[in-house]
Amino acid sequence: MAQVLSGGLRRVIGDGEGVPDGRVDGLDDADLLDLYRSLVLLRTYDERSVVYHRQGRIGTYAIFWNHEAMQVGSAHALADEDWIFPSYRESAIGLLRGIPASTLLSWWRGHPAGWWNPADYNVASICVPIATHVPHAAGLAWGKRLRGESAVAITYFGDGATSEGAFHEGANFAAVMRAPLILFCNNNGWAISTPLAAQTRAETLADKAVGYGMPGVRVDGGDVLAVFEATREAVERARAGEGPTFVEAVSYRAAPHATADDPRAYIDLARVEEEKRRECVGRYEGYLRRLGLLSDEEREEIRSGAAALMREGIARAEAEPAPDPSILFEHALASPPPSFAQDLAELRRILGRTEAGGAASPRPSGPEGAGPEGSV
Ligand SMILES: Cc1ncc(C[n+]2csc(CCOP(=O)(O)OP(=O)(O)O)c2C)c(N)n1
Ligand SMILES: [Mg+2]
Repeated sequence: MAQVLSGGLRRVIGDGEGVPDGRVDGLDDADLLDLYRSLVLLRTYDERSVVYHRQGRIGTYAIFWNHEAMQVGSAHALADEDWIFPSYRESAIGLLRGIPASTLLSWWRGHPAGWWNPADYNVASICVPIATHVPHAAGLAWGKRLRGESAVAITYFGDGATSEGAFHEGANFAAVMRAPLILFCNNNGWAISTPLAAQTRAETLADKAVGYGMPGVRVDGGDVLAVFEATREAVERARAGEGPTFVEAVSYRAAPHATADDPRAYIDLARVEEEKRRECVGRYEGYLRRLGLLSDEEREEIRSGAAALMREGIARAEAEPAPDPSILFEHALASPPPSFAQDLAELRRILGRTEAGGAASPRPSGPEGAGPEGSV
């Protein structure tokens, strides 16, 4: 069972010293190792993606280093029939549902091979506009309820998203309709350079749940077991027809917002160092070792397996043939205006010219990866 820390944060993992470890009912040794495998998979994906970005092999990338416990703990509390609505911060969560690494890396390469049919994995498209997927998730969850199906939905968003109208609409709609939805807030303390204190006057983000008439829980976002347990309770409520729950998972962003960001201009660097020391994969590894569940050999095997998966993923993504530029126009409008044909011809002319000029060479990066970037 989770214990509640001061500040109302639930946690299960101790610190190996004065704070004792807890246990989560219903998780056996194999489940505990599965959680570790998923954590290492996401950590490896994230660290390799930053390298691929610096090598010019993927575009702007939203780093999720130290968010893995929130993503893994919550995703493991779901059944396969349940739907996941990720934001850009959870771009790789589909790996836990079997989406190939090459597909996700293709997405960050801006390549159409990065698209998937959401119904194949019950994982919706990665949402970049802040909070616009919250009403989508509420609608899907409501639809499941209307059809008498048992599936629930979870939607992931950040602290900044709670200031958006779409968040409010989705949360209120889900509560009024008793939609089986988990509103999972990754509160990492920052919306790019805007701190939480400038985002809200609410004492906690979970307090907002009261206004919608749903329960709000706060959990240590670096504790994969506490996140799992809190999400499992929310899933059980949703499946039992009791409606949505707001889960606030609290951490502190320990990496740049994205590869286009240099947080040294605004962040509390001492706090970042502190967060890095207690990062979530290491904390869970300590827990497993104290239980005698993880040997050095197993650790190495899991890590090298994840690294191999990434090598294969990037090789496959890079082997995709360049898409034809006509794809940009084909599905935009049911009755395309004649100007589209001219635009496409112009695009082909420009691309032909840049290809001759070697546009595919890697882009330079600044100290924190800053460079000529897109936006996430
Ligand atoms: C509607 C909308 N407005 C602005 C942006 C630009 N933008 C991208 S990320 C971001 C910050 C979001 O912060 P938060 O919700 O805390 O999520 P985090 O990135 O910390 O996970 C903003 C403002 C956007 N993508 N969409
Ligand atoms: Mg944030």
